[in-house]
Amino acid sequence: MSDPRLTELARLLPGLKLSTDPGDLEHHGRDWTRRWTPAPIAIAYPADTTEVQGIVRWANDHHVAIVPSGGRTGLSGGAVAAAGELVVSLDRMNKVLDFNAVDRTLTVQPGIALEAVHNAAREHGLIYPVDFAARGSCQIGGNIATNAGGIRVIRYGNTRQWIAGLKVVTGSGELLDLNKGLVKNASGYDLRHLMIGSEGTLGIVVEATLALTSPPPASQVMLLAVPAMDALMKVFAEAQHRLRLEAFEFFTDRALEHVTAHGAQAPFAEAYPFYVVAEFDAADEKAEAAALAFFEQCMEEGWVVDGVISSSDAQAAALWRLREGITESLAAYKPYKNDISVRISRVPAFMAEMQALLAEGYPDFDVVWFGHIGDGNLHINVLKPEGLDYPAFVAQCEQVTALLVDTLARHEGSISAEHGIGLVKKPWLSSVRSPAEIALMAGIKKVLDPNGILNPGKLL
Ligand code: 2HG
Ligand code: ZN
Repeated sequence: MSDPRLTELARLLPGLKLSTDPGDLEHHGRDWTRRWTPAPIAIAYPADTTEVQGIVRWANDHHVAIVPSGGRTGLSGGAVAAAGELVVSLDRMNKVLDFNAVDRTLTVQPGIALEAVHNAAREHGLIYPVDFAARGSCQIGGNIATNAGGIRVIRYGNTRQWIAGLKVVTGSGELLDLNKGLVKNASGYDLRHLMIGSEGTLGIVVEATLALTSPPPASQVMLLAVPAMDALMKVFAEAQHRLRLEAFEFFTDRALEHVTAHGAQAPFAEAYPFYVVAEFDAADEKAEAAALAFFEQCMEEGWVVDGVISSSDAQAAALWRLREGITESLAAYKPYKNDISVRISRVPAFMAEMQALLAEGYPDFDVVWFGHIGDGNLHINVLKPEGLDYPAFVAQCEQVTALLVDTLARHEGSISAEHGIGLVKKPWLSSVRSPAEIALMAGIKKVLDPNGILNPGKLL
């Protein structure tokens, strides 16, 4: 610890685990965005709230920026430390603190993995329903900081909906105990919801009380091959009408090619333009018959040209792998990622316009579309063509983003649906938020983090 600021931190908090090991700096200095080179001064691993508060007070005194760090599975650069920050890893604060059967709540520390939350809820016969592919690595604190969405938003909403209480250390080191697990609390501004989705710029989550719910009935998964986006919208409308949906996701032929090249089993002998993965309640024979009737109708109408319905959990999991394996199958290409939303009904027109612009201006780009179509949330991953160097590729992708921003403006959509703004989308924040809104956000940040030590440069 040659840096005198770190010597002082170690003196103030003698029990605090600190590391300047180059491997730790590299590991904790970045998230799943690969664009920035990690350069933190050190990694702190607080064991409790008192240590988090101590770190924040020290950071204020010594003008050191802090990057709160969960599982770092984010895709917008929200947990990147590339400018001499102290990374505050919540890895050691990873315990379940309490379960309350009457309230149906689970109180946890922020560093617990989402999957461990799922398992803990299931041990009590309940579920924590927010779910997505990074469940094994991401942490609940990061989920809260980004208001994570995922594959079951259509049924259960975002993380926001499941946070009954939140303890947060603000940028001035104050501990706030927000909402305390109450179902009803009409006592003024709900600061809990201000914290959720604030991307580590207003406070560090040190404890969360999660609402749980009853598990849904048994479900089935359907994979449908769809010839066109208009048809896909009809399938969605009909599915909403006839099935009780748990998830309604889509991907394109290009996505399927990547995911099968990466080891997943191809579902059909032929390739089709679009695929839907739908999960729905199938508790009994009546529900299963309804699903079959829905499928037959889609085939008769020509909205669907091929399909398969799972008949076992293993088959359901294999169908889900086709959708959930896409991000990993693209990772080696260091894709340029976009995560947009429009109203669901606008998806086909938005996609057609964007695809025409891409075909015209960037015919060499491999563009992979997939996502949570039932929420109007599309992931657009652009892969670097061979022969183009990475900086030139990123520069061209930024031009694509400018086209995207224009197209989204026409369709009243958002440049970030669920991945947040972070560093990646910061240049485009003003395309979705008015100057008045951004000024208010900056004012709120000033109140909660007067010296600007919490995740500076991200979001605002
Ligand atoms: C998903 O829905 C994630 O699979 C990741 O949000 C999306 O890799 C992406 O672009
Ligand atoms: Zn997603």
